[in-house]
Amino acid sequence: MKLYFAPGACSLSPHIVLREAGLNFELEQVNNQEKKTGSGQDFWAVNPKGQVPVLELDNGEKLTEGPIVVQYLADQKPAAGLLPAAGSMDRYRVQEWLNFITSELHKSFGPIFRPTTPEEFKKISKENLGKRFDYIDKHLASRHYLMGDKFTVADAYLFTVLRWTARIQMDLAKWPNLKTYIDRVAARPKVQEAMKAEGLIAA
Ligand SMILES: N[C@@H](CCC(=O)N[C@@H](CS)C(=O)NCC(=O)O)C(=O)O
Repeated sequence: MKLYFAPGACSLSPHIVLREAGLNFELEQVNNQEKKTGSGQDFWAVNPKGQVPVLELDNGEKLTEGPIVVQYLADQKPAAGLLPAAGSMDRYRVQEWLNFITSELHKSFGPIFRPTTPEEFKKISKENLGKRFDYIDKHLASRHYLMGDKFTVADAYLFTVLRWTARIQMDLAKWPNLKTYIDRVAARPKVQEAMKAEGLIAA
């Protein structure tokens, strides 16, 4: 399998899951501005949506959409315990989190990163993010991870997205449980490996 990624982007989430699951994989870095891959491919030809992550399977088939990619990966190694069994209520709970993270958090960041977005719009987006953070902070007050004691694919995704708060100068002091959670996830050896491989922390 090959994961097309951009350092620190949402592709960090499946990258973490690949390592947590102990799967064999290759990485190919994408320059998201120029839409070129490390081996010189036109990234539009790899993914007509022009976005990471892309997971290329050994048979050449490509899977996109981070919340789906992480579920596919976890299902390759059920013993790793990164995703509850299909059909169980807990599986739907993880999917509930994945959907919340993708629709209520992930997609709010893009316009805030963009220099051309009006400041007033950025302010409103940050306020909205803050309301979601209130909710997650309360949830994490009594839990190590979103699902309790067990790290799941939803944590790989939430961690990835919460890291971006530093880039938009959103101080997490107001949400102490989020801050502790980020540190807890960041300390996981496989998360450290993924961040080193992407050049996000010193190797
Ligand atoms: N719906 C996609 C969105 C992926 C996405 O937003 N990727 C961003 C990086 S976090 C990207 O590649 N942006 C470049 C662009 O849109 O040109 C998913 O959930 O995987």
